[in-house]
Amino acid sequence: MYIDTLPARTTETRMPGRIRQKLEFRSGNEAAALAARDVGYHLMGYFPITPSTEVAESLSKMQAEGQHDIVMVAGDGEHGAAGICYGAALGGGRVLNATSSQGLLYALEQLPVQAGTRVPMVLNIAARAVSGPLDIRGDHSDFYYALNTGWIVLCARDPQAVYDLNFAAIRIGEHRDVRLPVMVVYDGFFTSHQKRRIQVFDDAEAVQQFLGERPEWPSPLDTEHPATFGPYMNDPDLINNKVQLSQAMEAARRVIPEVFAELERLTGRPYAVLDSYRMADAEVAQILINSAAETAKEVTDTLRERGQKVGVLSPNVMRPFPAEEFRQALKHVKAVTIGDRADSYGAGGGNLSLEVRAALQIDRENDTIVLSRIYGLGGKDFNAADAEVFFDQAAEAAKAQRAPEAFAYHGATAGRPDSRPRPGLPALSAEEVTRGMAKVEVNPKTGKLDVELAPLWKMTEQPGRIAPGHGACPGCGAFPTLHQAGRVLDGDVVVLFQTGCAMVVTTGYPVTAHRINYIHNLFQNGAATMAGLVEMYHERVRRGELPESKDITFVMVSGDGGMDIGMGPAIGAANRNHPMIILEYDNQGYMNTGAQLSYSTPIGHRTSTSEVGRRLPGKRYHHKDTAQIFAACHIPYVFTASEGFPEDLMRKVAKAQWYAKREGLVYGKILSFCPLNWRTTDDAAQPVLQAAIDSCFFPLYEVEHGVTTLTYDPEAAGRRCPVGDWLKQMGKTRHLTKPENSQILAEIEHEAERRWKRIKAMHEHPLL
Ligand SMILES: Cc1ncc(C[n+]2csc(CCOP(=O)(O)OP(=O)(O)O)c2C)c(N)n1
Ligand code: SF4
Ligand SMILES: [Mg+2]
Repeated sequence: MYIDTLPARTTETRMPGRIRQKLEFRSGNEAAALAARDVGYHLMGYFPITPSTEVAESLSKMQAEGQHDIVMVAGDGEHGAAGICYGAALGGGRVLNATSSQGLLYALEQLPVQAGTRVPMVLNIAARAVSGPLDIRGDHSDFYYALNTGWIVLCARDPQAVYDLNFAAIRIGEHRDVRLPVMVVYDGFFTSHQKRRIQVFDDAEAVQQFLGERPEWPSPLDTEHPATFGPYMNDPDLINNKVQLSQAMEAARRVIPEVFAELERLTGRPYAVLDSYRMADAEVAQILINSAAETAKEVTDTLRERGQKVGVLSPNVMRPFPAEEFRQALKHVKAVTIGDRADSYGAGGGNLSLEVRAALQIDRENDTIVLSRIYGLGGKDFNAADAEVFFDQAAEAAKAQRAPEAFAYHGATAGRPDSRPRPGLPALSAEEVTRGMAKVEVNPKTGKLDVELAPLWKMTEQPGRIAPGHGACPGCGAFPTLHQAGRVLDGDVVVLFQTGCAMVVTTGYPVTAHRINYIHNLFQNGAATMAGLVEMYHERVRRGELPESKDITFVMVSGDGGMDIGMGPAIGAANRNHPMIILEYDNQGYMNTGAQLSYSTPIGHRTSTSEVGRRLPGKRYHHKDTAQIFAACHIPYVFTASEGFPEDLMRKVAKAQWYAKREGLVYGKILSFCPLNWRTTDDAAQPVLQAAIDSCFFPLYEVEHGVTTLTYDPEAAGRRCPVGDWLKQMGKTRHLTKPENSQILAEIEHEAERRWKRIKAMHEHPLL
């Protein structure tokens, strides 16, 4: 293979001035985690999102075995994680984050604050398509949004580059003339998950020598020198702040090649600001970012063998944009196809192609014909055949001396108007959903609601609002929960599912398991969306635009994770008391993304971000009491339930509907079985849930107009058991029953007992 910038080929032999290295077989995410370990960051703030989650997961595994002591802080969402990182970086230590897609967008607001106040840190981005529609695979639509935030943006084409550029990022960002935060962007799945042989440093001292000390800048932790960080600043000063930011970017133009050169001396691996492949005499070229450029390089070799003068350019740095390097590289190129893995809708190209066009426009002598192409969206592969088309199109334009089509999508397929998705079960009719499975009446003596349920056997005859055939794991508890709720709800129901397992396994274009109206919104904002819909419904009924007789019930379904990141909007909806129901199925973790800890995960439980090992005994803090948070919002009705107690659950859902139709917002937290990540057999739901409740870890109760009632008292029923009886049944907690973890077990017992006693006291005293 021909190379005009040396390849990232490495040797285990130590050259003079080179650092000792060793070979590993690692993915891009693992490479980022290894770099973090080797840097020895002070702190990582993060929130899991595919495909970047593995960075935090790998670090959690390493930490459990004592390989590093980075403080790992799980944010309540990416906005929170970015805030944690900003605060920590202001504190003067080295800080890391990793995210993708919506996570980056949710954090976006924080990024210009950090750049504007000139606080360095490193953010890894495993680039992924942004919603909507939701797509977990890789394109560049997320990081393109971040190009205007004032962060330096480095692009890493393979796992080796991810590792190397994570070190370069620190040196560049912390350079005194630069002092800016830095992103390292690599392709989601293509690079984040594909394993490659990489060289990693094997000399901790030399690494620290390369990195040097983080410079001291004013910090709120320096109480000897009080300073104000982030005063508001209007005209005429703001523009001066921004010109300094712009100058810092210009300084980075000088610093980046210096750092890359130093890194090369250390590793033997060269990085150019603009990677150029067989461009010396190229007449036709293509420009791509990251992994796709590697495919194009292989095609270049084939075409060169056929005598075609082709070459590839690929920036290793997107901010500051290497405009001069592009001008020089394209000086004698007749035509170039520029592929963007994200569109800047309506602009006639994505950022890369628009910025290269702008760079060329300054060179009056340049007459390179530019073709802008949008390709590979949502993880669509970019194969050798695609790269060949890009070269062919550029060659045709060069021959014709004009661009027949300056802007186009590559690889989109025309729809077939005659094609229809396979028919599923028909939508439920009004008669089918008006079933009277529960009779709800106000008890004149207690002022509370009494519910008379139809017998369970009768319920099972009712058609489900969710069709059979979803893709959940065998034994998944989310579906018994949803079926029990769906069977007792009467009349028309509109559901909104936040992101999570229940959403992912019931919808996947072009099919749906929902037989009623269903909406998905990002789980940081579902409650607000439902609130808007509910208000619109009532306003249109008031205006006579919709029939009052329908009397729709609005139900939002969320996982416990959705009640972390989406807590703010859910509390907002509760405070405004919209007539709707929020049902949380609590499976004690972010299961859809691979079982990371949620704030509802109890202390000591093993998750993929609270690993168990010699140095870590699982999650380090107690579970969130979401039901009590909503009770404190003084909404009409709050309940806890579990699919293991179906009649109790259905009675409460019937009440929920009554309150939501007449008085306002209802919140229900439902303990829901997850055999996969609780590490039990598929059929263990009944004993596991029973023990969680009998140990008083998860009390079943309701709060009606502020009055708490226990609906099941394990003590009164003579069934109270120790928490250990529950924990020993699950693989994720079995370690807690070992003698060396007896202290954590005692802590769980103590906390469960403390919370239980409070609930019991509230049950006994209506004013509490
Ligand atoms: C802003 C944003 N951050 C992160 C994610 C990734 N993500 C999707 S679902 C999920 C976990 C959901 O957990 P939970 O609500 O408990 O539902 P479960 O998967 O357990 O059913 C996460 C972290 C995302 N989609 N959007
Ligand atoms: S991971 Fe757990 S919650 Fe998700 S589908 Fe599987 S069993 Fe259900
Ligand atoms: Mg969950």
